[in-house]
Amino acid sequence: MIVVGDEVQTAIKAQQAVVALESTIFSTLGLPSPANAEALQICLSAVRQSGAVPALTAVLDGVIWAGVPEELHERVLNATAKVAARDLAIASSQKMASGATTVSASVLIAHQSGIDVFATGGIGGVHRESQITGDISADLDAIAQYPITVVSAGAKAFLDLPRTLEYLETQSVPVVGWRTNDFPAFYTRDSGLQISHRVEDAKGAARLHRDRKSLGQGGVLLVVPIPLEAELDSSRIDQAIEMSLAEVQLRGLAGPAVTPRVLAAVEKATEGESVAANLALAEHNASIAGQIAVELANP
Ligand code: PSU
Ligand code: MN
Repeated sequence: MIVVGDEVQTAIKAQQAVVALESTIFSTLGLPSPANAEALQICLSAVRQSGAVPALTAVLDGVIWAGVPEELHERVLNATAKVAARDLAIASSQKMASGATTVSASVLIAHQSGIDVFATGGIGGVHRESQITGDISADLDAIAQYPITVVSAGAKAFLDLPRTLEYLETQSVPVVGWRTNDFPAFYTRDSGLQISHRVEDAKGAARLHRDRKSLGQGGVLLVVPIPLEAELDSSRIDQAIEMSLAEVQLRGLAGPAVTPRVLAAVEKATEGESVAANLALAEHNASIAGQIAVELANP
């Protein structure tokens, strides 16, 4: 069952701004300790500074939370099970002790709770060689299904980004740049791929969200490039990604284990530079999501 935290519930009832956050990024599946705790704090603050209430999602003792109470945050940081949308009912019916929600689980929880805006670092996507492995993140279908504006820094370049964009097109998900027509690749501001549509401010994003919703359609993917000063060198990151993918292939990994393993390998290969970049972009995304939620609440 979904439980909406008190503060989030009060805000939703008063039609105030709320931003949902996933928790895999804040668990050690997404970031190493203690950067994960720092990431959680700066994202929560960024949402609040924009004037919105953060709603952290996670599963604790079988409860699916939208707005995990602060005293339980520590348990979210230490969660080691990854909970995607398909796992939610299993996690609740089997009273999972602690589970970190992915983007797919979080947009579902947000939708069921009456939250319109969601922020993360990067979304999952179509993996390289998906034509062989079949590995396509459930994030993409969940964004297509639930009418949430998803704010992210694009997707990491270890994925097949052209196929990810094609897939989103097939699923009728608008991919919209925040003041850009370049599809960002998480650590870098530009993947070399173009997107047709952009918005210049939170007002534009809020208008798009409302019109999309009134058509009865699913989510919007708003992509925000990493702040210039935090951007990593693209040849360095490409090299790190190649090394990391080789490691994952060597281990013969499949399923939900793939993404956390690649993330950890990239961190190692960049000697932690990737972690600082991840924090900077996650904070920036949370802040923009907060602005959009405020705009939606005060049209
Ligand atoms: N990409 C990142 N950091 C992350 C993830 C993806 O740069 O932490 C996490 C998110 O929670 C995302 C999930 O929803 O991985 C996707 O996993 P998969 O590829 O197994 O669908
Ligand atoms: Mn997968």
